Amino acid sequence: MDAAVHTGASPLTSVSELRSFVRQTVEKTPVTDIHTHLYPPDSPQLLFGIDELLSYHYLIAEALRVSDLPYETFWELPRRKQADFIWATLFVNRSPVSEACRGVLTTLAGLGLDVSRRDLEGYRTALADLSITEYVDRVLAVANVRYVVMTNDPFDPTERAYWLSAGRGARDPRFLAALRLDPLLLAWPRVVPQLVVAGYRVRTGETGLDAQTLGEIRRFLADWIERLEPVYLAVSLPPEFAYPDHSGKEEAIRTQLIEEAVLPSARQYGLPLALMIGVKRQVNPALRVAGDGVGKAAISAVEHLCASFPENKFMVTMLSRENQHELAVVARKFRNLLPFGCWWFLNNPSLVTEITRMRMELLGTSFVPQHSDARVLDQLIYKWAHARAIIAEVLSHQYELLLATGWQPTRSEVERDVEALLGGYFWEFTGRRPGADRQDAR
Ligand code: RAT
Ligand code: ZN
Repeated sequence: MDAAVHTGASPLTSVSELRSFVRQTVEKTPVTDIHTHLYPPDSPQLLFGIDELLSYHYLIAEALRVSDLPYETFWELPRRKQADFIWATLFVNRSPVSEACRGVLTTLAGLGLDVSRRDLEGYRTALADLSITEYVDRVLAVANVRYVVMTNDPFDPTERAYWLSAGRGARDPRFLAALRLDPLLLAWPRVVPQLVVAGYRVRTGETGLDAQTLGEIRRFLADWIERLEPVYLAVSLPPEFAYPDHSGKEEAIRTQLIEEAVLPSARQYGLPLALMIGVKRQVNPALRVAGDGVGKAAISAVEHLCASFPENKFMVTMLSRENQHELAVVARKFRNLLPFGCWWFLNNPSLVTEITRMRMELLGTSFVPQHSDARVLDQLIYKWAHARAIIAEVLSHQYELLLATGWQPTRSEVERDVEALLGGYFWEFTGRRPGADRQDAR
């Protein structure tokens, strides 16, 4: 039968037909990228271009470990020189076989540049004529990304100034906010003076936080939720994160902040709380932004939160490979838990394949296989090209197993499943769609 006469209801009956249809569907379905470090196109913080691609902190760590260059000397270099150093170290003196290096090449190729030329200067000038709007349009089109969810920290001075600026233009509807709460939950003594300066009457008492302080934090959260209209609240946490935790003053305050400020605000606005657990900040401080590591966390924190707050929704990603199976098991137990992404050091094809297959075996299509974590706009191209290849492969494999039983998936069922994996299930979980009224029912 000719491909043109197939309808959505027509079943896929052979492995080859199935595989090619899955691959095509995954390629053409636009994605919602639920966690990035991108900024709106009119923000001075949005990074793009080859020098930013090369000086990505994943590549900084890889280059400095095979070099004698003192860390401080590297950090003093201007961006372009840092990029020159990384290009020479990782692409000229060695083969760029790591995932982050390959990513640069996939990105350049996606932008229509010839990587066989190894022409760094040419890559610098090739897209120089594009305006930022054209650049964003080009990258989102090549990556086939419909929405990017940003990471918006109201305690970051540049970001704060951007969101408070009266001259800010209309929002780009493709760039959605996530309200990031790391300073609030991880550095409370440091944020107290900032909150006070911003007009919130908070204080730290000897026996924890008083009712007025908690009310003021909820007012702060409400103000920023209304300003940013985030699709979720988020925090990244160390491997030691426990809930509840009254082992020390700092831990007790964090527990109180979660229970009496963050979760009530999340409920009030119908927003999930994303927990990104397992980052050991600054295991090598000399590496600065590239100096963070990983540790295995206790899954019991996730179990306790999901069980204690059934009216809250939790999105969870964990950084350690060792946590992945137990996270998927907990997700089977709690409908208010959405596992997402293969985060940071897990974003390597071998691990993404393993984790995505395991999640699909345990959860069907009720999870978010990947987010990009892109810090540089252009990275959307490689992160999604590489992720799509794996998602298509894992899904095809699962369908193939169904085919062996005699079950025949239809074309529209494949489209439905791919849509769920590339963003649909995330929107269903959050109970909202961009452009739709807030709080539409789940
Ligand atoms: O992946 C990254 O770029 C990390 O540096 C972190 O930003 C991490 O993803 C995070 O969100 O904390
Ligand atoms: Zn991140």
